[in-house]
Amino acid sequence: MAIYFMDGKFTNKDEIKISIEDRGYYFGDGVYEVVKVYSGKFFTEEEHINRLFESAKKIKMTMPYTKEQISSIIKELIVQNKLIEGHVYLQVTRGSATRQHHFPTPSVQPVVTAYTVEATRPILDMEKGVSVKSVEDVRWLRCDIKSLNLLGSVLAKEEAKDAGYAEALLHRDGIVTEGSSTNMFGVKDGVVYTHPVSNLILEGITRQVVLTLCGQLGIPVKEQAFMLAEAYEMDEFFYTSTTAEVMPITKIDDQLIGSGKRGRYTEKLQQAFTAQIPRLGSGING
Ligand code: PSZ
Repeated sequence: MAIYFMDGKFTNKDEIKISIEDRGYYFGDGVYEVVKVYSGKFFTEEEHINRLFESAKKIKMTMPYTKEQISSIIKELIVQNKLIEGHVYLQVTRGSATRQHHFPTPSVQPVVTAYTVEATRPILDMEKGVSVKSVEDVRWLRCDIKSLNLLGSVLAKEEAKDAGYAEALLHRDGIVTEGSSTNMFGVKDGVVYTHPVSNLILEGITRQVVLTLCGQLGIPVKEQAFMLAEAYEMDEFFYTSTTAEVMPITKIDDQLIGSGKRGRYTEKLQQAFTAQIPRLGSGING
């Protein structure tokens, strides 16, 4: 049976009881992370844990564990669940207290829960590419926080899925920001474009990895906002996330991108990304 973590204990799902007054449940008042596991080993664990603590700080929540303790919890979950390929989901809510908007007084302990998910890489989509639907970005103005409050993303993703698309391409007044749970990139004349880091996007860990790979491969990058109208005209388009890695986009709305097939820069970045993935027998970090 799968092992879950809650507040210091490793246990099975049925043993976990979340309070009806948990602020995550009432307000989406909390933060989370998804860490990818390849061959039983973490990928970019430190970056994810750092971002978790940054998100907690931005919502003025004191983490109940140190970074080292969070790392140990994730490691223990991987071992106990014998996870080889998939990810760890970990969230922290501000805790449980009588419903009132302001922070609980006296303060309460944040609630930490985590578990593992078995999942394989989306290899087929990574070769063939996917289509995305443009959706107006109506989320709040602190998208830099990886918060549990995801209704804007949920509605955008549903609108895309309902229309038969894999992901929503969000835009604010025509300016492309990111996806519902991904960062968006275009390639034009050999230059990679993506929205700059700001309060309007989540600074994805995979985004950082890809920008570093562009540097190593000598591919010029412009972290500069572009319009949806310009996105249609890009030679290539792709999105990134922890689970999607580097995902080619072959169609935006009813507009084919480039040749309508995975582009060559996208493929190069996928190859470089794959070369970084921990392999079986490649030493222990997890
Ligand atoms: O399994 C999934 O569908 C996942 S795992 C992580 C994400 C989706 N998305 C993270 C994310 C996001 O929520 C938003 C709004 N923008 C960008 C990203 C990509 O961030 P990284 O690369 O850190 O996963």
